[in-house]
Amino acid sequence: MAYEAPDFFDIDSLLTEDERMIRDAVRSWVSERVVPIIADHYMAGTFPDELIPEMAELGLLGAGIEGYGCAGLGAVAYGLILQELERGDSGLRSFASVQGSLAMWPIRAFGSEEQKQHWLPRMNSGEAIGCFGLTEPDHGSDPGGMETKAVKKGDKYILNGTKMWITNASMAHVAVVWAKLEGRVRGFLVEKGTPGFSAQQMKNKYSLRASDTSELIMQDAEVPEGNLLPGVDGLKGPLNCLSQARSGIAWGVAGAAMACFDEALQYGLTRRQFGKPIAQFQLQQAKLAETLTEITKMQLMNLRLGRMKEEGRATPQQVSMAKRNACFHALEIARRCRDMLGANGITSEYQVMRHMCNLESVKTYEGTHDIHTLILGHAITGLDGFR
Ligand code: TGC
Ligand code: FAD
Repeated sequence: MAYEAPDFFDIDSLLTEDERMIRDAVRSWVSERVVPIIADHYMAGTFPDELIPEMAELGLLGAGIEGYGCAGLGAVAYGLILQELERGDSGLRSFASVQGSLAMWPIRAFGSEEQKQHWLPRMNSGEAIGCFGLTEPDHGSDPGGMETKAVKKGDKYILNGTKMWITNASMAHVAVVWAKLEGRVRGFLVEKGTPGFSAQQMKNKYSLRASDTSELIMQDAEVPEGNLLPGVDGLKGPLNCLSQARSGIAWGVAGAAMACFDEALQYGLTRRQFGKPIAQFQLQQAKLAETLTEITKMQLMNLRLGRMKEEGRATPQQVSMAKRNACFHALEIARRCRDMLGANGITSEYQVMRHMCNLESVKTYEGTHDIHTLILGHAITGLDGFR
């Protein structure tokens, strides 16, 4: 049966024809190419890298990047792409977010012309994969405390340190690594094969199993001086990248929630207990009503945020509100929908539990729920609640 997305407030009518066309193309591709295979990849703990050339062909990798052969789409079109990808699986959306917003975006925003020419076309075509190394074993929510260091030696930088929980890292051709140079946070393009640099896949995850999560180890890694990102200095470098990616997450998790809603609704209409479809019972209807309401609120906030981003006036705090709200409610929705499928909800025959497990990570990465609460608390009161 063709997937029918919930759109209770006719949000379609607020999109341009191009935006609807792009969304529908990705929606069909996800239904045809992702949904049939993703559960097997999830159970096996593998990323479906066979889909990378198709994503590149559809223009999904550098969709939000201007120039260098990339599509340069607006924030709403880009958000809709991520929504559709995450309807398939958060791992697929993570792959695209990291490639586009956390690896290509800093090269576009902070790179030299030579770095842009070298990497962006290859990353857009899927020939080169990127990752983003900010988090360390002892510094997650407080990246400003990072211990990875760079020291200038002749025409090279020598990097030492460990980055943890890095999406796409084992398959990446280039890692955007954030390290302190003379006490200031700087970005370095560390290429696969660099002496002293390696990636180690992290196994045993219950969440985001169809995603490559790895540790990056730098032991006297020798990075050519031309691989420093010249255009930014300080923690605002990586935090600016996060503002790009966090808004994409707000759109993405709406897609995961939409998938769960659809599955719970179809299940409720066909599963019979006490002589009736369970969707006829008031308790089930209350759960569906709550779910559709929260999805609609997410869709409206995402659209407004996207339009403000396109006008160049979305603030990081508005991005935090959208990321925090969408992740919280998407996870609640996935848990509720899992419950609505009874025992079947725990199997890989259905999507709900896979989305639920994924969303635990998505609520945690790119700033935990608590961190975004404190960002909003700071915006409201003017008082820093972090320290
Ligand atoms: P703070 O003093 O507040 O800020 C330092 C400088 O950065 C500026 N800034 C931002 N700029 C752009 N966007 C933002 N969102 C920004 N937030 C802050 C700020 O104005 C300042 O600039 P300047 O010019 O004065 O130097 O820094 P802090 O040390 O107090 O930390 C603030 C805090 C806690 C909010 C921040 O560090 C934070 O967001 N922590 C959470 C860490 C995080 O999100 N890590 C994500 C790692 S990447 C990841 O998870 C990828 S998952 C990808 C996937 O698979 O999809
Ligand atoms: P901690 O910072 O140790 O937090 C633990 C708990 O303490 C949380 O509940 C947190 O909210 C709370 N806490 C922390 N500080 C405060 C405070 N001041 N007040 C109140 N509560 C507080 N990172 C990358 O750099 N690149 C990636 O590609 C990447 N991909 C990831 C993929 C996955 C699957 C996962 C799970 C993580 C990924 N991350 C990545 C790391 C992610 O960004 C961090 O896990 C996240 O920022 C939280 O850091 P932490 O895990 O060290 O938790």
